[in-house]
Amino acid sequence: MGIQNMNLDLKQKYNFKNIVVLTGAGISAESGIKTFRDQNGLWEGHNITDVASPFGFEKNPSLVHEFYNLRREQLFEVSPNPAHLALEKLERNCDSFHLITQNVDDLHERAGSKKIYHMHGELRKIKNIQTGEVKYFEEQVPPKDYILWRPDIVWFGEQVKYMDEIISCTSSCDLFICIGTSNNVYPAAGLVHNAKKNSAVCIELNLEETQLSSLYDHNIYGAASEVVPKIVAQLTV
Ligand code: BV8
Repeated sequence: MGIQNMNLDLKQKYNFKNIVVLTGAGISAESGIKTFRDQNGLWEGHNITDVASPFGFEKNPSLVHEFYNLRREQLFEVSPNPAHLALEKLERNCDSFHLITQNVDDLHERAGSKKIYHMHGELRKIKNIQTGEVKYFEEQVPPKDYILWRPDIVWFGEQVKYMDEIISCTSSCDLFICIGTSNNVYPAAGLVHNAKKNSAVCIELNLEETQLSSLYDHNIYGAASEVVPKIVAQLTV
């Protein structure tokens, strides 16, 4: 369903009480942050295991720190786009709202969203490998700290964060909206099953069809900064 058929008359038909939104790299693309799997995605030139796995970090901590230092630095050059801002408005206008993001940027926070679960970690945090201490960190990790500190990021093969809270909110929501993800990565991609078990209305907003599109009640294709504000406008009339 293209953007022209956006009239889902959501508010008229349903009065949603518990909304859960899952976002992926696609919501930050128009803010200038590269996605992962689009043709010139972040992974370009980097083998996933080299930069986003514990083995890669053990093998070459400098490569991994340089990869994340570059992305942390880019946060100073980008800003939230209308899709991030629309989700903040949705959170303000509904009874119960949870935002689950696979993204490690801070654009949802900077747009004013509050109830955020960064299930894959956050660029602006680093973790002490010995003590497990996590702290906010805005700059580049210097080479002298490459061994003692790591990005507080969930790499492949590592347990995602906030899973108990995420299972709880996705299993009790009445509206589940998935925005800007290729639905390649688990357990994030599988969360729609929890929502469906609770007979939630499931909407996929993306630039293109994904391998899980058939699981959704509504598939709306278009750029997030255009489509998300329109859906939120329908939900907050
Ligand atoms: C775990 C680090 C277990 C942070 C990331 C086989 C089958 C199923 C699963 C597995 C399997 N083999 C292994 C697994 C598990 C594995 C996995 O899912 N692998 C995949 C690749 C098959 N998962 C894990 O390892 C997870 N952990 O399972 O642990 C465990 C349990 C207990 C104890 C110990 C261990 C950990 C997963 C987290 C990995 N970390 N990144 C970082 O560096 O950012 S994942 C990485 O991919 C990013 O976080 C990213 O968010 C995520 C998903 O990508 P997307 O966000 O979807 O981005 P992508 O580019 O793919 O797509 C963008 C979409 O946006 C596109 O569809 C595009 O069309 C659209 N778009 C673009 N522009 C726009 C747009 N849409 C709208 N508007 C636009 N303008």
